[in-house]
Order: sequence, then C-alpha cells, then structure tokens
Amino acid sequence: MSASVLESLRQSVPGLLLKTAPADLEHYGRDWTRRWSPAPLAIALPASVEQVQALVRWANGSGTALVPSGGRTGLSGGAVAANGELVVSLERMNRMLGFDAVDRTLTVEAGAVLQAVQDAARGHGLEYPVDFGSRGSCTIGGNIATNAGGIRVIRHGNTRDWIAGLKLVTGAGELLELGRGLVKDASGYDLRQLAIGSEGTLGIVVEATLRLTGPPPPAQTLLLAVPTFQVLMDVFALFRSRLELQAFEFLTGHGLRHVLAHGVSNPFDQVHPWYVLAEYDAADEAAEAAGLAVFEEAMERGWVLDGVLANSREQAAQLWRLREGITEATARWRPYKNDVSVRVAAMPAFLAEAQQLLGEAYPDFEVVWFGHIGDGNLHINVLQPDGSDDEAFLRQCGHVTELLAGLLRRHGGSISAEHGVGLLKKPYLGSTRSEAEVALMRQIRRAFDPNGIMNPGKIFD
Ligand code: 2HG
Ligand code: ZN
Repeated sequence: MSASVLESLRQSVPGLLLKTAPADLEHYGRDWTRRWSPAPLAIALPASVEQVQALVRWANGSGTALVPSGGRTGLSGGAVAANGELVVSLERMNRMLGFDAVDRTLTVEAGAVLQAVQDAARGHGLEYPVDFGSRGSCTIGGNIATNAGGIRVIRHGNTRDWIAGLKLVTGAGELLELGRGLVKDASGYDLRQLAIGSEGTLGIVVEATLRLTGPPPPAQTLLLAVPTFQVLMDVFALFRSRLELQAFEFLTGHGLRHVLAHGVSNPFDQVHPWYVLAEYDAADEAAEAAGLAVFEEAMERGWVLDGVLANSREQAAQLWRLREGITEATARWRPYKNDVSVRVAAMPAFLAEAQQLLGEAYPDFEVVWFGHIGDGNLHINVLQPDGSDDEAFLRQCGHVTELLAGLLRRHGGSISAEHGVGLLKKPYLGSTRSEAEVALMRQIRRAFDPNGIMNPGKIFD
C-alpha cells in the first residue's frame, strides 16, 4: 500500500528526494518531546518551492496528511508524525537568498538554521536578534511556525516582530507572498501574521524575509543568587526601572544542580534557591556605572545572597550556559513541560498560587522552574522519576495541567507562551482561547486547508 502511494508521489513530483529507512523515519518523525512513537509514511525532502507545491497538490489528491518539519527542536509535539503522515523536511531548502542593505532585510529559505541566519546577518554588519538555546539546529521555518520567543524577547519581541514577509504554500497548494517586505501595508487582513504561529496547520512556510537591526551595544552580564521569588521580582522591578535590559532570566537551584552535573562550573561556593541572569546595555562608562549602582543597591537592600558580574565574554558565555543548559541537562528524565505566561505584572500573584498548587500536586516529583521572567514566561519541567510508569506519570501531569490551566484562566494567562500547542497542549487550549475564537480558528484552517491535510491533530482536532 505505502509502496504504491510513494510511487504515485514520485511520479507527481519528479526528482523529489524521499527517505524511508527505519532510522530516518525515527529521526524525522519526532521532536524533542520524546513522548510519541514516530510512525511516518516517509520523509520528503523537497529542494524547491515548485516541488513543495507539487507535493501538496499530490497530498490533496491522495488524501495524505503532511507534517512540515524544521529542526524538530519543538517541545509540544507540533512536528511529531505518529500516524503514517508524510514528513516534509525543509532541510535542503536552507539557502540565504538575498540581503538588502536599504531595507535591512535578509531573505532566506525556510530550512535555514537560525545560527546560520544570525551569522549571515553579522556578515553584513547587522543582527537578527531573535535567539534561543537551540539556535544551532532550529530553523527559521520552525521559528515562524511557533512564533518562537526565546531569551531576548524583553528587548526585541518574538519572531513575529521580525518577519517582513514570507512565502506560504497553502494546504491547497497555492503560493502566497505575504507582507512582501513592506514597512507599511494597510490593504486588508495581514495573512502573514496569521501564518506565523500556525504550527504548520495552514500551509508550509517556504521562504522568509527577515528584518535586521544594528549590532547590539556592548552588554554586561550578571548572575545574582536571591532568597525568594518575591525578591527576584523586586530585583526585576529595580533593574527594569534603571537599566536597558537585554535579557532577564531566572532559574532555581534545582535547575542549576542539573547543569552543574553536566560539567559546567558553579560560580558560587554553594547552590542557592533562586537565580537571576540579567544582561543590560553597558555601552559607555555611564551605563556601566548605572549597572554597578543598581547592583550595589540590591546588595544594600539585602536582596542578594551572592553575585557575579562577568568580566569577559568567556565568563558571560559561561554564565549563560547555566541557564541555557537546563533543557539538555534534564532531558534524560523526559520532563513533562509546561510553558506558561501571564502579564509580567501578574507574575508574583500567579506564581505564589502556582507554587502552592504544584507543591501539593507533585509531592514526589522533582519540578524544575526556569524561564523568561521579564516576559512573564515560566517553564515548569516535571522530571519523570527513574523506573516509574509512563502512563501513570503522564496521567498525573495531565491532571495537574488542568488545574494549572484553571489558574492561568483566573490570572488571564496562556497555556503556551512560546512552545506552541502541538499535541501536548491541545487538551487545554480552551483555558486560553474562547469557544468563539477556536470556532474562528477552525474556519480559517478550513479556508487555507480545505481537505485537512496540513498537520492534522495539532493545535485542535
Ligand atoms: C528555554 O527557554 C526553552 O530554554 C526550553 O524555551 C524550555 O525546556 C524547556 O522547558
Ligand atoms: Zn523558553
């Protein structure tokens, strides 16, 4: 059966590279969630927009479901193919297509890896400032599909803010050129923004025109250990009012211990309950002095248990490893991940309740908190105890996520801040979006993808 389906695909898309080896099905059929068993039909690796269009048209004719695939670093199952879908990997479409110095834009194919895009921008003396720990393998197409956020959102916003244009092959196989690099365009609905964050359910992003900005001013990186989350928020308020923040991240002693166990060295002589990793502009002596003054004020107020100001780029990178290394250092426990957000100002009230809820709900599990405090975004990773039963663990995490979703609703928050809904958060979408909104989303999906071939089962059924 699958042999004849693939034969018809080969005939409809001449020259299309297909992979069917078991190792490839395994590799391309999953993302970082490691919770669903990959079972794709095959992997298609188109090399051109025309091949993507032909492939989508064939999928409509044959009724084959497609799963668009970037670097598969997603954490919500958005790129998982567990039901005989055809994975469409954009990895061969990774070229830098053009730079425009006047527009300050870089046009790239969707399979371009973020790090390569950042390097290309720097090669032109500019910066693509959206950044994540997974920069070495995530792709621009995947970033667009989830409207990915990351570690510089406090300063630069989400992926959405940097997409001047994109090309989308819709679920019907039409090629749309959206945004087209225009700074101003008041000609009706902005379909580009609709495509951003659509998790491959409306079509396949094949190309993007990215806005670039000037290089960032020199920054100072600082790690502080603080006694409580409330103090952490006080430190945030102080820093935010007096400095130009480029990042303001937090982690707990739990997370730090895991990273230390992976060989990163502890800048302090003990492990503290909470940490802030902040980066702020230090372009000149006045800015550096302002940073120092704020640091001293926090010390005088008794907020700081310990602190270190990076005195070199290497030391700053070392401090960042403490934060960016958490996902990898905890991966072997296949954490159940919550990625939630509330307004920054609502954070202390939400967190007080969330801490109590999770403390009671997970008496036996290790829970690792970290995230982008300056964006109101918390990552809550529940580590699965060694030797425990998968199903029972997931059942409990699902139940607690329902309670958390209720809490988020009361605090006006979101069940997915930056990782997307995918398969993992699908049951809880209703805590963040109203019925009317979901009904409209369904209609929009149908308009872009009339035969329901684009990433079925993701976001909502
Ligand atoms: C991060 O902020 C990523 O490092 C991953 O969003 C978060 O592993 C996670 O839960
Ligand atoms: Zn994050």
